[in-house]
Amino acid sequence: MVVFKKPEALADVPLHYCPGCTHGIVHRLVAEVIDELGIEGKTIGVAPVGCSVMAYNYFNCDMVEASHGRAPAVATGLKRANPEGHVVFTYQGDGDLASIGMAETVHSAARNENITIIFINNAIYGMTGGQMAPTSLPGQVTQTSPYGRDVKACGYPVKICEMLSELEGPEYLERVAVNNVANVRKAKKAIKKAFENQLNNKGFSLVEVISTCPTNWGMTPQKALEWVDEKMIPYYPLGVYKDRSAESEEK
Ligand SMILES: Cc1ncc(C[n+]2csc(CCOP(=O)(O)OP(=O)(O)O)c2C)c(N)n1
Ligand code: SF4
Ligand SMILES: [Mg+2]
Repeated sequence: MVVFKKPEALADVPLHYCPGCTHGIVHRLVAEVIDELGIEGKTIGVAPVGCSVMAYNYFNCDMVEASHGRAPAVATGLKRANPEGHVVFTYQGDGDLASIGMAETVHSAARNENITIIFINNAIYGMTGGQMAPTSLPGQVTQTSPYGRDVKACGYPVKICEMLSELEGPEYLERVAVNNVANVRKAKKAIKKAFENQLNNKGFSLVEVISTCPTNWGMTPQKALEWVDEKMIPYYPLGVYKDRSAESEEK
């Protein structure tokens, strides 16, 4: 009896992520959803610049690499070129999506592009060694805020779901976490809905996943999961920020 196996949409190769990094969990959830919806043959993923830059090696669907922050623009082109034939998703970190790529994020949401965005908020630039991100918490120690993020000097964190929910465009915005089993299950449900919305031509769906970076947070994997509960979730409350999918017409 098979009790545990890799989803078909996840390539059978070792992931390069650090021990305890939750990128791997989110990869698995995305792959499970692709399997369950039976869309592997028509899905195109757009990989970002960041720790998940090599996502193109990990998903068994077609993958495109975007330059830093431009994944929603690349996804827009892919989807518009073949609106019925392809399911297009981006997978982006907070540096990628909320800093250098903020314009692409906001405008693709405002246009209600029929794409799915998986947004990994780990409150840091993981790939480049732990610099402050737009989502780093007030007081958070990073390589570029060694005394803690000083909001007088650096401003306040950007809350993407709250901010985008003020736009008319987006169809569906939800923030989830993957720090315990119950939250992982809710995260999968949200990711599935974000893909289903696209299949139903509903429009822009973004799932923000509160994630960990034990390496650059300077914590054990276990402590990092606790820090999500103690610090991240109080600042970034989980939940649905916008959901027009029940009432909206097809785009
Ligand atoms: C044009 C450009 N500017 C800056 C960089 C350096 N850079 C690479 S990844 C990255 C941020 C990655 O952080 P994030 O998007 O949060 O992803 P994570 O690694 O945390 O998953 C930066 C600034 C780059 N590669 N290209
Ligand atoms: S540096 Fe952080 S985000 Fe990147 S793989 Fe390691 S733990 Fe994950
Ligand atoms: Mg990050």
